[in-house]
Parts: sequence; C-alpha cells; structure tokens
Amino acid sequence: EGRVALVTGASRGIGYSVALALAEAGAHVIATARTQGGLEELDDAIRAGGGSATLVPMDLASADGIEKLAEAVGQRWGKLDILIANAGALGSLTPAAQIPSKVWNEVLAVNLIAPGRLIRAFEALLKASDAGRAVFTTSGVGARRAPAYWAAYAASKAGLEALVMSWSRELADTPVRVNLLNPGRVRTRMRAKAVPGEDPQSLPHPDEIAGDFITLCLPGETRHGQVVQAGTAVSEG
Ligand code: NJP
Repeated sequence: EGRVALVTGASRGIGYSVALALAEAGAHVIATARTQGGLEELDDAIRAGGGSATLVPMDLASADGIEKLAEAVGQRWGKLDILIANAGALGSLTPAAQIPSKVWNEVLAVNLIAPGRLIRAFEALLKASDAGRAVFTTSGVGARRAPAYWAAYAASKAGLEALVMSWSRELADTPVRVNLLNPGRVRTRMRAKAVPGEDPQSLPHPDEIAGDFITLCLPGETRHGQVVQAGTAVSEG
C-alpha cells in the first residue's frame, strides 16, 4: 500500500503480468513501453481491479526519456519504492560474424544501457524510499550459457548481470535491495520469436512467475546481489 513501482516492458509478456500483480498488491504502477495499446490494456485491467497506474509510452533507447521520467517521479512522489527493469530485446538470432550494427545497437541499448541509465536516474529516488527494491530481468542465456547464434543477446545479459552485481555492492550498506531474476522459459512474444515451433501451452504463462518478482520487492526481503531463478522455471532460459 502506498508504494510507487516503475515497470519497464509493461505493454505485454512478463512486464505486463508483474505490473498487474504489483497493482493488485496495492502499489501505484508507472508502466512504460513503446506500444500505447498494450499499456492501455494494462491500465484497464489495473483499474478493473481497483488499482491505479501512470502510463509512460517511451522508447528506452531514446535520448533522454529515462532522465525526464525520473525528474517527473521525483517531483510527484519524491521516491521510488520498486524498480522492475524488465524490458528486453532479442534482436535476431544470427551468426556472431554477421550481426548487423542495427541489432547490436538495439540489443545493447535496451538490455544493458537502459538498465544502466535507470540506475543512474533512479538511485537517489530508491534511496529515498524506506525499503527501495530493484529487480532486473535476466536470462539463463548469458556468459555461462551462450548458445550458437545468440551472441548479441547473451553478451547483453552477461553485461547486465555484471552491471547489477557491481551496483548491488555499492548499495550493500543502504536499505535498498537489488537482485536479478531469471524467469526461465515463459509464454511470451519473445520466446515465440526465439524458439519458433515450440508449443506455447508447454510454457508457463507470465502470470505464473509474477509472484517471484513480487517476493523480491517485499519490504522484508533480505536477498541482495543475487541471480534468482523463477520457481516454476526449468533450468534453461
Ligand atoms: O518479452 P516480450 P518477455 N523501449 O517481447 C519492451 C527476459 N526473458 O516478456 O516497446 C521500450 O513479450 C516491449 O514493449 P514495446 C527478456 O530478455 C524472457 O519475454 O511495447 N520498451 C515489451 O513490453 C526480457 O528482459 C524469457 O515493444 C521496449 C517488453 O519489452 C524480459 O524477460 C526468458 C523496447 C518485451 O516483452 C521480458 O521479456 C528469459 C524499447 N526499445 C528471459 N524494446 C522468456 N520469455 O522465455 C522492448 O530467459 N521493449
């Protein structure tokens, strides 16, 4: 109750479900993504459940959207209780030697640089909360498991983990708790693009893993600087 949560990648998939679950738990949700229609659908669902949201259509790769958002959040609430940095881009699965610059730019901008800019823009507001919580959506694909043709995505998630681990150490003596969550395989548009032909019904729905994000955001949560595996997940991401 009374908590303010920012969720990136809230227009569909995992972010949509996490945003809805946070609103159901009483948080005011600031929902961001590029697709207005998805955000509006989320807003309708949150309102139907008696919750409230602020929609911020934004390309995370754009020049100063994150910084402007932090300024607006600071002016309105003076704090941020929960940051869910979840937006992700798969790019295209391509031999490493043939990854187009456009793909490198998108994948690194969304998966690595945007989380870095979220950290820069929101650290002070998370510290202004009495129990600031940040959860970054990572993947089973990264430095330790980098399948052929996944080079750009794997490199971006490996970088994300290094970024968040390093930042978590800087915050060790503050009340802010920072973790990464590996959702495992989840029934979303990204998964369908990554593994065409897979039966979607064999995968958990995003609603089934939203609770794992919520748990990491509870004021009593003590985990910090960890890569947490979603409960229903199988070992491969
Ligand atoms: O994917 P999808 P998921 N600016 O494609 C947003 C990780 N993960 O829910 O802008 C702003 O349904 C996009 O919004 P829009 C994965 O790496 C998943 O599966 O409207 N937002 C949408 O809301 C990612 O970090 C699986 O297109 C941008 C969201 O991101 C996270 O889970 C396995 C954007 C993507 O929704 C959520 O992915 C795994 C931009 N430039 C890790 N680009 C899995 N599903 O199995 C994208 O290991 N978004």
